[in-house]
Amino acid sequence: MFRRLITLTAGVSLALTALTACGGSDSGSGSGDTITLGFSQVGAESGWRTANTKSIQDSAKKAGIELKFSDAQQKQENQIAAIRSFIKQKVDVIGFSPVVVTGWDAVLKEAKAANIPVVLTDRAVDSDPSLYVTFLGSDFVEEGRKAGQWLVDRHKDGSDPVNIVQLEGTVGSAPAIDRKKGFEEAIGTNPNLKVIASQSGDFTRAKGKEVMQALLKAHKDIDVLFAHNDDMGLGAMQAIEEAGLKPGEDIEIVTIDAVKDGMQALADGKFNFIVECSPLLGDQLMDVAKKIDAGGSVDKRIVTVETVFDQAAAKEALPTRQY
Ligand code: GZL
Repeated sequence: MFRRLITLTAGVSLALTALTACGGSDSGSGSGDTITLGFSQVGAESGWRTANTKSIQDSAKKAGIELKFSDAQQKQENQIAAIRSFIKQKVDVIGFSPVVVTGWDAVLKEAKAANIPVVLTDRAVDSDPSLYVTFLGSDFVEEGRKAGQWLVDRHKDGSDPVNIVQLEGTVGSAPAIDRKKGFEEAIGTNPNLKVIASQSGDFTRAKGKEVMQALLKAHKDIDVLFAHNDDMGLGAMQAIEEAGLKPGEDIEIVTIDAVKDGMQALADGKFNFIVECSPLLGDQLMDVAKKIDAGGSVDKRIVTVETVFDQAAAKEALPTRQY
């Protein structure tokens, strides 16, 4: 209610905001109460996710924001149930990383009807953008493009066919759809670069290993693995070694994320290239929550800044890597 007062009465709002500021509350809920943020997390499927969860929890503490956190174990129905529970608890802001792109319209409309602003982090949805305030996260198409472009540059003078197998992320998730799109767009510029098989490893190490074992049995001529995240690449790396082949040499490995274990494999020469996808979204999420709660405006799309690593860069970056 107080929040609406600030946004609806332009003339008075300045005084009210000043009052809040004078009140010294570091939260933005106008009344000086602590902001409550309900957050539904995808799960704990990868090193990236673990680092993302830690970033959100640490940043909430630092920002003095009360965090109600729910782990959906990669099930959309659990995320929808969590969001409904946040609505019932009348949290100030709802944040979530949608496990898949579709199926969110109904619950987002319920949040809107309850006048609770929603922030998307990490992954996008195909719902009407008026149903959420902002989407904070990486450009996955660009990440896929960077991975593909590295291969194009590496093989630009070659004439031999380069056989690629692709381990895709969770079926129907924004990173899986968009990384595949960006990667295949980039390698399409060189007809020698061919994806001979592409299958989901659900972003997990175990599944990545299992799928790679099957691919190694079915294809004796694999030159490159492109995995949509480090964890599937690490699982596949084990399968490659167990098949008596050298990862990084017999089969080159390109992945996305740049979590510590992936960077170690890169520094050890078992991976060849990693495109960074930063999980450290916590501080930005808390800033957004405070701005929204204080009736401020927020950009509709906030793209996280990230880089790429080759083997030399990984060796240099590892000692100070935050995740
Ligand atoms: C990307 C994120 C992906 C990571 C995976 O922002 O959604 O999900 O790349 C994680 O490691 O499981």
